[in-house]
Amino acid sequence: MRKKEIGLETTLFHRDTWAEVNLDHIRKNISSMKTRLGTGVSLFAVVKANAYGHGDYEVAKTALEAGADFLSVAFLDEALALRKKGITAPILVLGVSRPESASLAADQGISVTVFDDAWLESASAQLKPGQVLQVHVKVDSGMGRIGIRDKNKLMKVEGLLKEKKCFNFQGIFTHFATADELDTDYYEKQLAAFKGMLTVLTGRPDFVHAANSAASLRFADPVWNAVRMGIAMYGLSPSVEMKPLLPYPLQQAISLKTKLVAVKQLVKGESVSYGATYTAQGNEWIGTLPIGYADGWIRKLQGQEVLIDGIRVPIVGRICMDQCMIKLPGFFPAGTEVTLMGNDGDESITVDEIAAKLETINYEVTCMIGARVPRIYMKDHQLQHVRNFILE
Ligand code: PMH
Repeated sequence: MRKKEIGLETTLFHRDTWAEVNLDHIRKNISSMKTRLGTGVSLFAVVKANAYGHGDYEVAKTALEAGADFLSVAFLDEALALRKKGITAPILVLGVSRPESASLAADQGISVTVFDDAWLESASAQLKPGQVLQVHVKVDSGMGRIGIRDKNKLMKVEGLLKEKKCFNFQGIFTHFATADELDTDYYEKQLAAFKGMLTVLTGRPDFVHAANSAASLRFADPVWNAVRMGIAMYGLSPSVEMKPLLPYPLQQAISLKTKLVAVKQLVKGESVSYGATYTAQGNEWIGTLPIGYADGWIRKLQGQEVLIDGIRVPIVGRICMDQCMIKLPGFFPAGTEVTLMGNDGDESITVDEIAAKLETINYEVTCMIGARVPRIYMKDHQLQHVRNFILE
């Protein structure tokens, strides 16, 4: 049996489950995108939701080193967390911020998303003399989420941004709802709607951006002078149907690993886990893994395979909050590494395989990996850094 030594820093976390993030893959995914876009196009690395579960600070730092120009998050607190860790690069908050937070955002050099003149009036009252808030105006071209939906309102917002010295009109953007689908009709309608909105502007801000990963990977038209890259930076396809259309190979950055913590032999008729839903048909080796639904490894993954010594084996019985059981092909000692997502020998379990089992999208799978799971970062094939969120 092949025994793998991972040499983890045992003092930094005390539980044998971890997510491994390959920073070289993130770097490669960004440089491939930059090559595709060519010069003159800024790359906004989307690191919201703890960088889709990969770890905000480490991904942000890697993305910036790889040539990203801007970072994007969903909420102001996520941007402040990056500032606290020493990230000085520009950050755009894509979601709604409170006007009461305008002064804090301006102070921290954080750009905010705005789609309402009343918001600007309130925010201007909050800003201190001399402060300038960087504003990106959001246009709702068909996503139906947030954004300006008519030209008069856009003209009013642009007017206010020009009139008030406390604002800098830094960008205008929209977001596509269907750029990852084979049928491009709705995408084209959105593109036309955004183009129409741009015609009423009296001037162009520094950044005009619309494309997410899917649009950036497929089309040249929506690029203007910046793109917002999320899922493709993590090496995952924006959708299953888009996989055959990818212009370059993506490299999945995340793996999820654990170790056997208990191994026993059941005899015929003995059962496993809550509800006793799995019963041994004969003498069976059962291993226990220290990961459960509280870590994002949810109950629907019962029956999903994992890798041990390069072999696929099933999860048996119900997944518990912190543990689950697998059926082993024979005896393996406690301490043997088990791969839940990633490569082992010639076998591999992709994030997409787990997403298919869960009838969801790969985005949700990586975002669901809980804060209780430490992240370890690999760079130049070496363990670079460990992050344990619950001990931070
Ligand atoms: N821009 C905005 C405004 C977004 O909401 C997202 C992703 C991105 C860019 C990046 O998209 P990509 O990861 O497909 O490249 N937002 C979401 C979301 O709200 N739900 O799933 C993905």
